[in-house]
Amino acid sequence: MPIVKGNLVRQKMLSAGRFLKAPENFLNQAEIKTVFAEAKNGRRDFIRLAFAAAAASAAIPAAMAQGKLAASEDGDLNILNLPEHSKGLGQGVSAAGSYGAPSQYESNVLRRQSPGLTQTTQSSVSFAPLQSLFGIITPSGLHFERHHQGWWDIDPSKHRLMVNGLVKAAKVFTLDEIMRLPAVSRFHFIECGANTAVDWGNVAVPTVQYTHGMISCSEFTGVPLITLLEMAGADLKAGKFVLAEGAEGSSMTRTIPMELVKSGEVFVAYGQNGEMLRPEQGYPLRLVVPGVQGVSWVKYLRRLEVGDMPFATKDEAIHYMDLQPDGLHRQYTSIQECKSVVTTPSGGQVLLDKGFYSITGLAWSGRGKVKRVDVSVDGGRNWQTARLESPVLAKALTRFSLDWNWDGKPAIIQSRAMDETGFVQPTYKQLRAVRGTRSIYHNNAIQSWLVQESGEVKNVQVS
Ligand SMILES: Nc1nc2c(c(=O)[nH]1)N[C@H]1C(S)=C(S)[C@@H](COP(=O)(O)O)O[C@H]1N2
Ligand SMILES: [Mo]
Repeated sequence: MPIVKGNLVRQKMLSAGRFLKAPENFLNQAEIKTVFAEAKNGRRDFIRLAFAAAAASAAIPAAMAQGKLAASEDGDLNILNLPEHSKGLGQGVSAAGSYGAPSQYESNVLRRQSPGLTQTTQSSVSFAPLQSLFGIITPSGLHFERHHQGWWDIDPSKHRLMVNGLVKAAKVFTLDEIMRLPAVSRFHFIECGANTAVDWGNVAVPTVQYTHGMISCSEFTGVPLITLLEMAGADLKAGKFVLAEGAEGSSMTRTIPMELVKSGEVFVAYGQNGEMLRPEQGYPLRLVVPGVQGVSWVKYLRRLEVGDMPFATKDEAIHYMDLQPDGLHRQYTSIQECKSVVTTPSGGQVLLDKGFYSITGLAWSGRGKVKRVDVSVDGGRNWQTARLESPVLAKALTRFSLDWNWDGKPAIIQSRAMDETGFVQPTYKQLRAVRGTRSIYHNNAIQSWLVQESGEVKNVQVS
């Protein structure tokens, strides 16, 4: 299948200036319309110029006639212009003490705040630009943020971690003491329980950054929590729960079941993607609770208390609970169930031409590995099984993709993930049948993107 350059929407659509820019304010429909129009005009000029240039060259139309080159490729005589960087001297090795940054042409790939959700207070959210990312790792500088009381850059030499409660003797660790212990490095996603929350209410948030951008995936490094508990002589029989507490103003406190701790999966991390944690992610210590909602991944971790009952703290009594149809609250929801989303094409992007596209997206499950992802381009009537790109890791993001030839007609694109326990991601109808309509958190419904004839992609809900 020929891949014509101009057809590739890629994640670029929301990044570099040549392509479509992400609307700064998604509530501003006028601005979104203007950007769409600019993108389309740009494309038209490109085709016109390409053909004018091609007509001036005899060799290229010949190659075209033989079908060796696709129209928009052979027309681009820019290949004959020797650019400055092929002639002059490049820049010197980075100055001593420098830390690398992305290309200036990628300056639109940023975390963003949703004006509808976040105020500029310390209790806020920033979303990761899922539409611009490849593979499964979130670059540390683009990791989503959720702060209940602002972030801090804590001096690691002053930071302490205490283990107390049902232990032989309360123990206080310095960071140096923790970093001397045997460490594990593991890839895991962290998803805020509030990810995709606005869509419960049928509110069509325009881009995947805002619908699903409260998820990120990193390689974390640290010491299994069970090691620290054993060092403090924790009573692992009477001790059924561990309270994790953060050091900043929110005093974030969450109960972690001892069963999870004993499995060896929970760890106290200081590393993220090969370097120390970023301050926004809890530097110098954060709890990693694979598969469990983000709020349990306590940042700036300062205390772990072993107890025999759930602690029912303020953070477990106000937020991240689900109001059920029968009027009861589901309080200790912790596992993030199987979920997926197509990131390209997705809301806010524009398909500039009909023809080939690689549909791609992310799938995950808090219960283990993703087993299969199906993709529909007709609103869920027919499904095709997507390719899972390696690696496929438990409780980590999994990248999937599917070849697609767009015929230029309206299409509704969806993905449906299944995990190794056999759990299948529900439709909105199935989810509402069980959970009712009053939930805010833990929305793992199938996402639908409508590709309009104009090529514009919109967030829609299919009932
Ligand atoms: N100390 C502390 N830990 C915290 C929070 C916080 O505000 N303070 N927010 C929690 C919530 S609700 C989420 S979703 C994740 C967000 O992690 P991130 O900011 O690294 O993406 O951290 C959790 N741990
Ligand atoms: Mo969260």
